[in-house]
Amino acid sequence: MKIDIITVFPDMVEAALKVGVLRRAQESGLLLARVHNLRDFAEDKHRTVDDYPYGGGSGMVLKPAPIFNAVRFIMKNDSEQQYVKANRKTPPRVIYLTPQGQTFTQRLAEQLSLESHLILICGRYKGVDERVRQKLVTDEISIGDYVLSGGELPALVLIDAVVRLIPGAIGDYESAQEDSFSGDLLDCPNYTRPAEYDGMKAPEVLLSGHHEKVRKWRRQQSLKRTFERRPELLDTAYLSDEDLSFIESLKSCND
Ligand code: 9WO
Repeated sequence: MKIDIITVFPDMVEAALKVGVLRRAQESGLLLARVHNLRDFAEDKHRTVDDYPYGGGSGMVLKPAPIFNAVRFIMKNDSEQQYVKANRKTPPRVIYLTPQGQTFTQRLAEQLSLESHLILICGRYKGVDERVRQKLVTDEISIGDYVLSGGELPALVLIDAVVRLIPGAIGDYESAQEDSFSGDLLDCPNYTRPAEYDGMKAPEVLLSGHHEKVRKWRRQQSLKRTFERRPELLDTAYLSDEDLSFIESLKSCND
């Protein structure tokens, strides 16, 4: 997968791409990430990327030309520019991170992980000139209902969630499979050595080596947590008859 990020703070984005899963995905060739400094695409000697809003008011707006120039640069020399017909490839998704976008979910992360090319536009100040959204942007995405100072952190959140879903990106493939399988439920509690820490014991069943009992305990803990903290998730989760009767038992004990 190719991911291009357009930002006025390339250092901020590059720092996060240098560590952990994102670093390894690049080293193994699963991810080609490129960070573009919006200023490099400005058209004046001062490399101006922002300007006053028409109509007045506080804050600045990102000018259209540098962003159009950056996206044009990214798309040229790129086989995808001839995606029409002959080429089977789909055109890149051009994503603008904004609180006004559709909410980012695990489902959307899964869909985006199937794409071959994402272009992420990080806004600053009051955001981008509306013509960027009209002509360039294919998807507006929000990572949650709050306002930040720019789109860089949301872009990194999106990249992290998407890249770890690319097959092979997580060393231990089972973990990705596991959370996509039980992805409708909250995780169960985890323990590691020592078996007793400061008087607090790890649950006996986890030490028993009894795999079926461990599986059942974990499943029930997930169901219990989900029931207590996010009951609405149970409405859409895949639940076995065993799960359903366990949930019924939770409902009857109100303590
Ligand atoms: C800045 C500003 C300054 C003066 C008056 C009004 C103003 N509104 C904003 C503003 O909302 N700026 C945004 C900053 C423009 C787009 C990039 N920025 C951003 C993205 N903040 N928060 C996000 C974001 C993106 C995705 N999910 C959650 C938050």
